[in-house]
Amino acid sequence: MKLASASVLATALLGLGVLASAQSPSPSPTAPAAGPKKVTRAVAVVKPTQGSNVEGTVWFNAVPGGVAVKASLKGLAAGNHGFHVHEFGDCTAPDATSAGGHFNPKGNPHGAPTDAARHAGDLGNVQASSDGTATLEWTDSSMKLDGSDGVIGHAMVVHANPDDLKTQPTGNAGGRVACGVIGVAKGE
Ligand SMILES: [Cu+2]
Ligand SMILES: [Zn+2]
Repeated sequence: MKLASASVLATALLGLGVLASAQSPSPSPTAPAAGPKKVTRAVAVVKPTQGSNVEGTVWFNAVPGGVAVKASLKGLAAGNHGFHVHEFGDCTAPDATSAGGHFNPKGNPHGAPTDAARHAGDLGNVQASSDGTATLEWTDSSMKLDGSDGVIGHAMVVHANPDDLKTQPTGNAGGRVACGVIGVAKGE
């Protein structure tokens, strides 16, 4: 009985193998080498820090010109709020200080998202309206998703105050009102 079921299994596996080889097209010379799928999309769900009500979602989509960042937040005080990728994907501290400073793999000064030399994580400000919501759409020409200078695995942080885009190394944006780790998302 054992032998019989083993041979049935073997036959079934053989059948699958034949099927698979029949269905897979022969590789063309221009086909990319097989390997891990390229990451094309990432996401951070940002959660309130202690005493805050700020929450939202930030998407990162690889596009021909770089990475398109699309944020949707709520629970903010009206006005500008510093908005950065921070070094550590660690939002465990109640005030999110565990996320460290701005993500800065190239050792640049703090700056505006449009500055040539700036922290990779410098995304400037999100502007909240009187109802506390804010959206941001920004295509970052130098942002990477994965790799050693990619944003995946780091943290998206929203601040209490505006980033003045010049004070070193923080932009003087005050405390952290929301934090979320940036993770790999399914491609569109
Ligand atoms: Cu920050
Ligand atoms: Zn910075």
